Amino acid sequence: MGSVPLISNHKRRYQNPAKAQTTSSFVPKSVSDFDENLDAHRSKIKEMMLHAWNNYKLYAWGKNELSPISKMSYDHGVFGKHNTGATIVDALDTLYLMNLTSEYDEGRNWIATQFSLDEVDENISVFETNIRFVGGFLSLYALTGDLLYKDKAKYVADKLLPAFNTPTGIPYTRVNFKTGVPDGGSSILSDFGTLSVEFNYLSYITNDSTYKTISDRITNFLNAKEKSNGLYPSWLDPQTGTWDSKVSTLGGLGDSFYEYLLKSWLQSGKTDGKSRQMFIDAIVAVMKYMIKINPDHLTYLTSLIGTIPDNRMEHLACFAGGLFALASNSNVNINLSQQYLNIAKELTRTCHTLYQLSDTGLGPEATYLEYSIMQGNGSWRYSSSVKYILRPETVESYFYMWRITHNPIYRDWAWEAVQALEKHCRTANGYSGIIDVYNRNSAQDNVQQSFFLAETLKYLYLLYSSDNILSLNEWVFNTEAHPLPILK
Ligand code: DMJ
Repeated sequence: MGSVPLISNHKRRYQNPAKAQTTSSFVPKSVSDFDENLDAHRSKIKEMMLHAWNNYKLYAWGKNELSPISKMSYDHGVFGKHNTGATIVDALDTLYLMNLTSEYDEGRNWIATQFSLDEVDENISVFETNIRFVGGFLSLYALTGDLLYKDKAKYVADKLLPAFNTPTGIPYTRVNFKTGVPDGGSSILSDFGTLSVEFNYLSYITNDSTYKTISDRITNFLNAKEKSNGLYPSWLDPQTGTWDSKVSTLGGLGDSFYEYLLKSWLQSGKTDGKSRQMFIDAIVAVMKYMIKINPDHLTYLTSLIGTIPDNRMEHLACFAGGLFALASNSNVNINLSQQYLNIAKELTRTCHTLYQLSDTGLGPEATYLEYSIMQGNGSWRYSSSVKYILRPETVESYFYMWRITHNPIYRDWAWEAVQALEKHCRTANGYSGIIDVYNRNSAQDNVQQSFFLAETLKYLYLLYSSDNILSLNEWVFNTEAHPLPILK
């Protein structure tokens, strides 16, 4: 399979990357001021991308992530201290999308000459490696047709294979790339449920069914597994195949499992009936037990212990506005399309409200929403974790809501996020998370997460781009925002 055009129905426009390097002081106030000039918005976001990339290059090139305040590499993230260039691999399709050609070439050259996992003598997450490295390389292959990336995607996926050697086919959570020895006790739903989109495409382009067979085995296992009230618990023993918890969530332990049921069906050209039915059934349970409305009329997603809600919603669960919007748009269950869209609108509005109610314009990591967060004396401060670590989920939902409704409010909300990022997360040497969204002078956490370049900036850029660029009719985004083609 060759490359897939980034832009459908339109002639590709190449821009001089130098033109993108506007000064950081230029931030349009609101979209409505610039209706005629979306270029200005895209240019600003490109400039943010260059600021993140250039500082990573200067202080942490080849390492995984940047500590922008210390001006050195950040070695305590999910990929540890080895020089595996997580930021390069994660960021490269965003650079390509933005036509930042010289930066793209630098990254490609590093991958061609330096990238290796052979000496990584550490237990590394199967999930994170799949979504960022396998997904990143596959996306680059799909966009460019460059065989280098197909080889690298296969090389990385093969490093993961020992993790799947269990009686159930459910993988261990981690694997040591140097020794090939897997590691981990209970496995996490969102880890082993977030492989299909990448593994299906890898089998498709390599003509090697290994990866799809592995992924299908997991889907079949989960389909056959008993579920109490239709809910999927978060932990499972990969040796015995028994559920290890009663917690169900669309937060970090469950999120992308639900996402991949829908996206597997979409990726298959709507032929994968099993994933479709599993999605429909899972969402029935989500709608029945997890969707709540608080006294401020804010719709939220609670996690559950059994069927008991804890009324806590994570920032990670803010992706669900986009998920429901995509479900509505794709007619996965035509009878519920309108209801899905209503939920999408309301969840996205809640996540925007959480951003709006903070002192920084950025949303907290997790919030209790059972009681009013708007009334009373500061009683809106119900956050159970007040940090913001450059996560994409809220702008991801703005992106899907914009594409699907064309309501300009989502562009306005996204621009509020850009302004807040510039004010609170920009440092002289890259971007950083902050430790307290309710403190306008919050300290920064000194980490530029690779997903900021892969996801947050990509969704923001796409919000001000034509719908024909990475059209939802032709692409599915993996959970790290790496686009993969729909296979027709
Ligand atoms: C990303 O790596 C992915 O979006 C993942 O699905 C969840 N966590 C981060 C971003 O917050």
